[in-house]
Parts: sequence; C-alpha cells; structure tokens
Amino acid sequence: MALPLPASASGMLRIVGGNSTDTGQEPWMVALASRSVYGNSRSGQFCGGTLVSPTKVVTAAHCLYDESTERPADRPDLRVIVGRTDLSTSDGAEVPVSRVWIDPDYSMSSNMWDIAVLTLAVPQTGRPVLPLVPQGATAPYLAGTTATVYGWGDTSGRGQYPYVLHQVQVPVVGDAVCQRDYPGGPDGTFRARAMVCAGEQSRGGKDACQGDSGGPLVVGGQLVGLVSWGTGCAEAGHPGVYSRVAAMANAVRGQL
Ligand code: 4AZ
Repeated sequence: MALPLPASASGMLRIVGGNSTDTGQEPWMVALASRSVYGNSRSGQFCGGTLVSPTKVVTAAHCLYDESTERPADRPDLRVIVGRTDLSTSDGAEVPVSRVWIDPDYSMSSNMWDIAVLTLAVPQTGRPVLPLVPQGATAPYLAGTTATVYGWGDTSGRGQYPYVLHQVQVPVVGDAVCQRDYPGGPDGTFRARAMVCAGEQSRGGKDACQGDSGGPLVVGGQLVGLVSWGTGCAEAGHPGVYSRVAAMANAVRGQL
C-alpha cells in the first residue's frame, strides 16, 4: 500500500537541490521587490541581486523588463531588500532605487547582455559587498569549477517559493557542451560571448529556477554570473544559463 508522499518530501529540494542559508553569511545577497506587483507575503520578492558597492546592486536586465511589452517595466515601488533572510519578516531594510541602468546591448529575444545596475537611494555603508570578477577573466569559467548560486526562487520547478534564502553548488559546464545543449530553436541559443552554463549537466537535480533570476553565481568570492535563463529547472541536459560577468565587468564598472 502506497503511503501518501508527505509534503515535506518535495521540500527536500532547495533553490533546486540545495539548502537554506542566510544573509548574515551572504550579506551582499539582496532581493528585488515590488509589493504592489508581487504582494506582501514574500515581501514582494521577484528577483535576486548582488551588492557590489555601498550604493550599487548588480542584477539581470530581464528582471526589469515587462515580458508583455518587451520594454523596461514601470515599478514605482521597486525596492532592494537587504539583510532579510526570511521574506516573511521585516528584518533588514527595504531600500528605494534612485536609478536603473540596463545594458544598452541587452536583448530580450536573444537573452544577450542580461545585466543591469541599480543605484540605492540609501548607501549601505558597512555592509560587506561582493567584488565583480575582472573583465576578461577565464579561470572561473573552466568546466568543472565549483560555483554557488543563491536565491529565493522556486525550490522544485513546480512553483514552490520559499521564505528563506537558499544556495546550491553547481559545477560550471563547458561552453562546447552548453552549445550542444542550447543550439537554438525553442530552447534558446547559448552564446559563450555573454553567457556561461552551470549545473549537473548529465544528472540534473541542482539548479537555479524561476525567482532566482538576477541573483549571483559566485566562484572564489567573486561575482562571475547572474541567473539568466534555461529550459525548465534542474533537468539533465539543460543546465542553468548565466550572464558571463567577466564579459560585462567594464561596462558595469562604468556605472559604479
Ligand atoms: C526564470 O524563469 C528562470 N534553470 C531562471 C533560471 C532558470 C530557468 C528559468 C535556470 O527566471
């Protein structure tokens, strides 16, 4: 006789396949939020971001776009939430955004140059920041390098959104392999110029997912990627695709 699967069984999957962590350990991890659009229960969270200086947050350009109009979204109550591990609390602060810069080369149709910089209206002096990987760096992108991705996104691929921050370690997938995984067509096109893949390529099971977008992929204490896109979540043969920050670091530094 089959026992009903306890609800907690699916709860074993985190970010997808990871575990919970906290913004005390990762103080540069921030949430992008709009309570008017996404509601109050999870503080209005809809994307992730990374504090890279006391006043600047790096995130994905697609987080700031309206999918129906394919134009930058108008969210007057856009906030950056700092110091809040659990989105059901009022810990930390909800910081207004005074300026939004979207990479002028960003393309919603190709997912290329998926990066943006938010300027905080209130400087986060004293809060630790995460440095950007240097422009042109290649070492962090070698296949098999262990990277960590963080976020408050879907933990199962079935629309289960957690209250607390999660992380998972994912190996970097080589560019040639990812090119074969995403050759074009409905699944999208991988382009190593501006993207990098990470995940358990042959097994699946560990990945970023919806709601993690814009959040950091970290190697060696540096911001090397931003959650950008992918087919499904944690599927074998469909690793997560990230913006390759080393290809955009100079453009971002011009905004800092
Ligand atoms: C999304 O829709 C999304 N598995 C983010 C990450 C991935 C897929 C989709 C990667 O925001």
